[in-house]
Amino acid sequence: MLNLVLFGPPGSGKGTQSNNLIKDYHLIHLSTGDLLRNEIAEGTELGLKAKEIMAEGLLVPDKVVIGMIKKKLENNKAAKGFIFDGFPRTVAQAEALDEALTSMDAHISGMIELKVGQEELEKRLLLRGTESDRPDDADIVVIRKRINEYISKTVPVAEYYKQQGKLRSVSGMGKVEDIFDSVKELVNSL
Ligand code: B4P
Repeated sequence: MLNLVLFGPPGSGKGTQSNNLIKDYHLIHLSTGDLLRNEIAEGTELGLKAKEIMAEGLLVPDKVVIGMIKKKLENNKAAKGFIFDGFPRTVAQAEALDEALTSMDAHISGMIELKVGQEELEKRLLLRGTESDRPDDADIVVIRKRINEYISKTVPVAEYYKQQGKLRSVSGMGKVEDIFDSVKELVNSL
């Protein structure tokens, strides 16, 4: 199994590069952001709770996202592998993912970190805010809160995988196709 974690701050291109990777590597794309937005669209109890938290730019509780991911893993036992996009976002989520994969006799093959400066992140998210109906992209105060959440709660996840020798970093600045070439090179070296 090839199991990849796509890592980086909001707006670094995780979703964009995941969409390219699934086509070439035939992996299952698990984006906790997309799963949460689906719950919101369907008006579920979980979605109603997540909606307010996401609109504020905060992380949804670990228990909720871990439960969603475990369900997806259980339903896709025959998969060639997974791309985890936007998950894990805390060390507790990373530990829970390791535990769930171990129980399937699998493990994370590597983490690909996309490095992008704050000014560019803000520019990309504000642009998406004008093109989509994501409320968390519409307000610079919320965008900065998401970046701060990333720095305080998510950056330690990179250290978690670094200690396992699984962290690979690439510049996420420039053309999407050029970044994808660099990402593929890293994936092929795993
Ligand atoms: P996500 O859906 O993961 O959203 P994101 O971090 O903004 O990244 P995304 O993948 O969508 O954007 P991308 O960088 O591809 O999370 C949203 C919220 O859900 C979180 O704030 C949180 O509340 C909650 N959540 C999700 N997962 C959670 C978890 N595990 N635990 C707790 N809470 C969780 O792209 C951004 C934009 O940049 C796009 O418009 C794209 O077209 C553009 N772009 C990409 N690459 C580019 C490039 N090279 N040049 C120019 N533009 C580019």
